[in-house]
Amino acid sequence: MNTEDQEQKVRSALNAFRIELPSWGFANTGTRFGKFQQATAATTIEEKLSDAGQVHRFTGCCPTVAVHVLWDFSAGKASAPEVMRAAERCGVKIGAINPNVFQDQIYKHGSLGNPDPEIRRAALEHILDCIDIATATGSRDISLWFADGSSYPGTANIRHRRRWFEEGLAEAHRHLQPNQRLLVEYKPFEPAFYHTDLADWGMSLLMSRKAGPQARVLVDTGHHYQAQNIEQIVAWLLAENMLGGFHFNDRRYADDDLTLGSIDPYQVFRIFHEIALFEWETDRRADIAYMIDQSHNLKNKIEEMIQTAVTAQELYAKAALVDHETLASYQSRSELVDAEECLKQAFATDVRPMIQQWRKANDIPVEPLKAFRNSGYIERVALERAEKNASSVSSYA
Ligand code: RM4
Ligand code: MN
Ligand code: MN
Repeated sequence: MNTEDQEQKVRSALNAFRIELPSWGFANTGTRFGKFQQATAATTIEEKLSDAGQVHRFTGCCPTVAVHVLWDFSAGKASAPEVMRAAERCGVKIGAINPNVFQDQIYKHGSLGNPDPEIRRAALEHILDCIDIATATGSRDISLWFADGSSYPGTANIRHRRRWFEEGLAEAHRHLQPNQRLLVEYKPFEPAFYHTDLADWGMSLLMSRKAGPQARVLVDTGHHYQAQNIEQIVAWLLAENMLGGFHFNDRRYADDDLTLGSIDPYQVFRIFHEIALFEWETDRRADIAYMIDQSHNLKNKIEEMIQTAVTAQELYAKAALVDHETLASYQSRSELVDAEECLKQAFATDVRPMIQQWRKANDIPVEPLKAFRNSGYIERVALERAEKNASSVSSYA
């Protein structure tokens, strides 16, 4: 591939690439051992949106923000107009709506999988409210993650819980607007440590299929066992037209919520490669919501999100450089070394100068992190927020 072709491929990849920010990534978070406070952390939804607006301003690829209803919509649906106005002021839009059926005391033994029908009902009502909120905010995706499960053998009826999930999700699906989707996330463990009701992609796939035609699987890259081949899961879900979106983050041990690409950038590249290959073969764009789900306890949150968005762009651009035709011919003849080298060639390409050109052409600072640091935003919000943060308690809101 000559340089001009490469530049063209990177340009069109970047023109199409958007990645959604999580509102919760800007608030003070911690571990189960405690929460760490940062003077500049966002303490309200307005502040979260303002910080997200900075990330978009300096990267040009993060125009939407996923929200967690319990943490961001203090008056439920009634908060929607105000939240939307705040988003507009900050130059972003509200993205995926995340119900929260894991924090309240009633959910100690589960939500849609709880043996108590009243609690199952309460969880469903909250999800239905979230669908209404999504309608009000013009959001397409309602993104579901369930903490449901059990921590000791013999304490829960796994099949009954499975059926209650089926019923709850089908009922939620009936309330969707025609353009909306239910994204069903899975996670093998934590907070439940014996069984989790939706533990892997197969369970999410079956549940999504049963829920209805607008349900899709959401792949959180941190929610797999060690050594699991995530790009294979992606390839299968693409083939089944069941891949709804991603929560990107990196991990070394479990659901670590580390910065995308900080541990294994080649894996993110391989995921993007499977998507690009699918798009090349089918000649259609995969309809996928790319989202970040990270929690930055120690790094500055806005800087870290800029770092994440920039890394995502780089890896996405590298994947766009794979020569699919050449790769396909190596694969068909089982020319293993050449096929693998073809992939590695793209991964090894330094795409940063091409991304800088794209930024220049789009009036985006050539060095987003540096430009953000020079903007004075951090110093300003430190003054505004330091006191509130110093006295903040353990809530994630
Ligand atoms: C979970 C999962 C969800 C996120 C919660 C807060 O581990 O990744 O997507 O909403 O954390
Ligand atoms: Mn997630
Ligand atoms: Mn997670």
